[in-house]
Amino acid sequence: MATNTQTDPKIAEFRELLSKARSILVLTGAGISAESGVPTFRGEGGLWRQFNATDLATPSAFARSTSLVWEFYHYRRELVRTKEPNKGHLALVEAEERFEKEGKHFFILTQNIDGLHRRAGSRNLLEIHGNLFTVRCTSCGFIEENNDSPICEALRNRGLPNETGSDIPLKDLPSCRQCGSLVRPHVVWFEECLWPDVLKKINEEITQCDLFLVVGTSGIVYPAAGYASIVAQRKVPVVEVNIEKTPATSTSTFYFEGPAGELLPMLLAPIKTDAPSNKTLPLNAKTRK
Ligand code: BJW
Ligand code: ZN
Repeated sequence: MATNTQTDPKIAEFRELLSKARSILVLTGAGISAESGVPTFRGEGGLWRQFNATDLATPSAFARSTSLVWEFYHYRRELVRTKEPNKGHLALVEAEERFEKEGKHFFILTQNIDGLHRRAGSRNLLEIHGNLFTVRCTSCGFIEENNDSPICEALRNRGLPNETGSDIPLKDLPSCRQCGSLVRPHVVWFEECLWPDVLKKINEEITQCDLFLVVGTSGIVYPAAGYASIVAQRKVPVVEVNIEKTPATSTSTFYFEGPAGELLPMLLAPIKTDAPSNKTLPLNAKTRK
């Protein structure tokens, strides 16, 4: 049920928890970039042509329809270039800087490959599914950042959502600077394991945090979908920010319903001693404990 955030004690309770936390972990998903104009996977605009992520973000799709999958990633690279980090990303940067000065540990695990946290200035950050602007050779494994636009001539003006078919020959698709073989986006597709060093760092963070903030993720895709319950089993408070309820909502200590770009700046704002901390929350935001 909707709560009046001007009087809701849960906001003050959350901010009390936040002020005491020593190790704050944040998990973000596509929802945090929605207000920057990057479509989420399972929301409006989540389809590219008639496909969704489960159709294209797989090794078998890349093997079968290499040209099509490259068009999909090329389209997203070019789209993201035109977008900027929003108030949600920036609130996390500001919080990181402040908490670090206070000697606290603050870390972001993002499932997003759009690079907007990095561009916003977050430093304690792990892009657990990789990055749109990094490529990996399918032959020699060479990995490098690649910001070329377009990434290769054959993809110029390709990837438009209203077109069909894709027939770029393999030899004209992006290739490795070291050995000339085909490269792929250095991202984690369905049925692929997250990289071992990434899993190690995730494990460290989820076992040491004493406050876990889950922002803008549907909580459907594993392994990230499992982190809230792992942390909750340690009796560590889990706080969710989302415009709608998710499977994680039932195990979360607090659920704040609303857009991340509006809620995060208020939830993470420095605590002022001369004014109630929840004073500026939007009237339509809802909370659940
Ligand atoms: C707002 C908002 C606003 C909107 N403010 N909020 C255990 C059980 C069941 C299945 C599995 C399992 N373990 C593994 C699997 C299989 C699979 C999986 O999870 N499948 C599910 C579909 C069930 N997982 C994997 O395959 C993973 N690999 C793995 O586990 O390896 C072991 C293995 C090996 C071999 C065989 C099987 C297993 C890898 C998963 C990699 C996911 N990759 C993708 C694509 C990355 C590259 C790319 O982007 O192209 O990652 S899929 C896609 O989903 C992407 C995202 O990071 C990920 C999560 O999506 P996210 O961020 O949650 O977005 P949405 O759109 O779903 O949600 C947006 C949310 O924002 C919504 O809740 C909105 O309400 C909210 N929102 N606006 C706040 N303004
Ligand atoms: Zn190579």
